[in-house]
Order: sequence, then structure tokens, then C-alpha cells
Amino acid sequence: MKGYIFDLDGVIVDTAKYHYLGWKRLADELGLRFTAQDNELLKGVSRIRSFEIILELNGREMPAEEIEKYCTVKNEYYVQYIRRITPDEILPGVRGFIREIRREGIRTALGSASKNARTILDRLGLESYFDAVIDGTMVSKAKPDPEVFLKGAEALGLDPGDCIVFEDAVAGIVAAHNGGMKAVGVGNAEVRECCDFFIPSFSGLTAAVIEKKLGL
Ligand code: B16
Ligand code: MG
Repeated sequence: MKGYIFDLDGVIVDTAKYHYLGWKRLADELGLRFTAQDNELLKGVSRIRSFEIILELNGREMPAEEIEKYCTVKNEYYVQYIRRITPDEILPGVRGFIREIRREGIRTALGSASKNARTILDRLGLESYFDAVIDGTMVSKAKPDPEVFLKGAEALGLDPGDCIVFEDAVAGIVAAHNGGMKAVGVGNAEVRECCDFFIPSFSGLTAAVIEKKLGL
């Protein structure tokens, strides 16, 4: 029995553009510099840590309560965007791939740092595609800590070594490795070097190809 654990943002759907718009609006209001390139640093990183990175880029410091307050403001902006997400935004090949592997008896979990993961899954109509969902509300340690993926394996009733993680962020690939799992890098060329096998997208992909490439 095998389990495949999927990251959400950047693997199932491209929400990075909405995170960017939310952070950009907040940064503009606070007079902080924040570019699309800076946004790359926030992929797979928790909400609080994301804002800390933006402050660091600007050489600014803030008390913890204020950081939390502004993170809530950013999330309100972000939620306005994801409320309008539609199934058309599911990344190419994702639906067919997950349907096919489940037919083959592979168990599936979502392992996301996002506290909005369930809302997004619901909007995309993908809830029934996963046997387990572990999101940012269920973990206390952010990637690259393996907690989110270890909880995913546990929820599937599988050993971590029998699970494969699909990730678009370096922090997520490192988290999978820290948990003793193989990691398939998806889409983002920056993970090419650290993942065990890289796929540009899920289009035309099968479990047989993945497992052959991973030597399983
Ligand atoms: P939220 P993933 C991550 O999701 C995003 O990649 C990252 O940019 C975001 O800061 C984090 O979720 C927290 O999201 O503010 O919605 O709780 O890639 O782990 O699915
Ligand atoms: Mg991601």
C-alpha cells in the first residue's frame, strides 16, 4: 500500500498570485517594498513567517502582536480572492492523475501549510479526491519541519517511507526528506536541484512513471 501526499498551493492550484496580491496591498499600505520576485521567497512558508520575511527585506522590525494583526489584514484580502476561485484554476492534469492513482489503490492526502486549504478545496470541488486533509490549522511546526507530512502519513495509516510527497517549494521538499519520504518537485524550476524527480506538470503522468523514476 502506498500514499501520495500533495501540497496545495503551487501543486493543485496556483494561489501564489493571490497571496502576492494580498501581501502587495498590505505592503503598499505600510510603505514596504515588495515585488513579485520577493513573493518567490514566501512559497510554502507560513503566514507569520511570510510577513517576517517582508519586514526583513525592508530592514524593519515589529512587535509580535502587530505582526499578527497585519497578518489577519492580509488574510482578509487573500480570502476575498480565493472566494472567487473556480475549478477552471485546477492545474493541468491534476484531476485525472489523482483519479487514476486512486483507482489503482493508492491513498491520497493533502499536506498544506495554508489555514485556508479546506475553503480552497471546497471551491475547487476536490474534497472527495483526498482520504485525509492536513492543513495549517492542524500543525504547529512550519515546513521544512516534516510535521504536516508525517501527520498525513499517519492519517492514511501508512509508514512515512511508503509515502511520496508532491511539492513546489524548497521548504516542502526539505520537509518531505526530513520525514523520510521521497519528494517529487512540481512546476517550480527552483526545486529541480533538491527533489528526487521533477515534473513540469501532472499532464500525461502515471504512478508507474513516478515509481520507476524514484526507483521504487
Ligand atoms: P495561509 P502550501 C502555503 O501553502 C503557501 O505556499 C504559502 O505561500 C502561504 O504563506 C502558506 O500556505 C500559508 O497560507 O495564509 O492561507 O494560511 O504551499 O503549503 O499549500
Ligand atoms: Mg506549495
